[in-house]
Amino acid sequence: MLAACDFPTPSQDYACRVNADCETGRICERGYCVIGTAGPNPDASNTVTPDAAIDGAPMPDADPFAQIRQQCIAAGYTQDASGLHRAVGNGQSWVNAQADCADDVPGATHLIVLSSAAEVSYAAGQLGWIGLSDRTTEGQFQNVTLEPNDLRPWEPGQPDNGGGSEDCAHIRSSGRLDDDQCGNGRDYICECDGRPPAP
Ligand SMILES: [Ca+2]
Ligand SMILES: [Ca+2]
Ligand SMILES: [Ca+2]
Repeated sequence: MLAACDFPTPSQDYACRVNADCETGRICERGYCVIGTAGPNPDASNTVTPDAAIDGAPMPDADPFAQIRQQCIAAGYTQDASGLHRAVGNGQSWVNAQADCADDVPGATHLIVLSSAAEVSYAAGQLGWIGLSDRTTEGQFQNVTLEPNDLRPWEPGQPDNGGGSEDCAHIRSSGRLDDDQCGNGRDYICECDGRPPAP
């Protein structure tokens, strides 16, 4: 604020009653527009400032997957045409395979769920367990993240619950699926998409 003793002789061009009477960059003081900006609206003094503006947390428009992506790449995942995956050539039971995928980046990784034709094509080139089973309820296959509308290109005649004990799906080089005994050792494919495995 200007001191009274050096307040310039104002031009009537800058006469005002309220800030809104002044052009951008000026405020109304003692009846005239002077250079300055309006302070906070006193009516807004009780407004809670969003946390993000206080503690430097990512703003809402930041990519929430960027950090997960970095963690998955550090855990051995690579980007292919259909997503971020880690193919493991290490015969394991379906349960062990899912556990191995799930602890890579907790809450963001799991056995692969076939979300697109491109992902089916990728998986067919790797082979092994995928994140699909009817372990919970016979005949009702569920993917491990409960992702809606996943692709399930079963082989003709499959799933057949062969021997009455096939509950876990694997993908063949044909790009088709078969149910098999979950305890069999198979290679497997992990996926990082930020979706947590269902309990
Ligand atoms: Ca997927
Ligand atoms: Ca079954
Ligand atoms: Ca089968």
